[in-house]
Amino acid sequence: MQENNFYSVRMRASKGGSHGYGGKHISGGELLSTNSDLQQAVNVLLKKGLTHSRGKPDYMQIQFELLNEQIKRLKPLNVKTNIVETVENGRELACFLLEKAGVPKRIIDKALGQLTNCFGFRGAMLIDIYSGKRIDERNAKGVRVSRMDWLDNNFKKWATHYQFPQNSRLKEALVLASKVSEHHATVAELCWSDDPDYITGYVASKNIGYQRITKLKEYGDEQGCRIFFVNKLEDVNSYINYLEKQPVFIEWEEENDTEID
Ligand code: PML
Ligand code: MG
Repeated sequence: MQENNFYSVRMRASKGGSHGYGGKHISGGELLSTNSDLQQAVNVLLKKGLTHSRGKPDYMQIQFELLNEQIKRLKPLNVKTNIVETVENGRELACFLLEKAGVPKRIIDKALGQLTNCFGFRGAMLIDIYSGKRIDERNAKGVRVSRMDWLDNNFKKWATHYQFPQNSRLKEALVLASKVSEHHATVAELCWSDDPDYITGYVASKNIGYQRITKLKEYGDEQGCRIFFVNKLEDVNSYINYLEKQPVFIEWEEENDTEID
């Protein structure tokens, strides 16, 4: 019998104390699970948090909760990989793509000039594309996008079709970017990892798709970045509510797919 009830399963891990009490963010994770798969889902997140390149956590929280909201089904954004040789070239390309997606140049320059403000966050910073001001008021925490997943078999089918690596990092980032870009107030997202062993990042939006850039920082660097550039946000709280609470499953069907430049 197929199960219709889904649970959101979440993990966060830190070192040197819990988040908000001086601890360094190590890892976070999001899954949707049926009741019968809960144990496996918890194990997947436990393993993720315990085997992380940012260090060994001494604090971890794993929680699950039954979802009452209707799950939204979304297609993954189209993906392109842009190969660059240097961080400078990577960041230049990121600026070009952000502008193409609709973020004014002066706002991009302002955001990149204040990058140190988002280092150490476990969530995203929200920046208004008119004022360039941060509007989420979440301080060092940022906004954590939650309640989303992509069933492994369907992801693997997609990855095989496009010859992308079947890695969970690409999967998780594409799930998040597809959910975020679906909201009409999102103009674009800029992201690179805070993990020292991963230097590929991306710019994403509804119109340019998920544009991977192979070098946005140097190996060994633990400073990551996740910024959502937003437009005409009359109600910040309802936007944050969408990011945190709307359950989303990514689903791919070969016959409905389109390519991007
Ligand atoms: C992360 O690790 O936190 C973000 C990874 C972003 C890039 C994933 C990819 O497309 O390879
Ligand atoms: Mg990380």
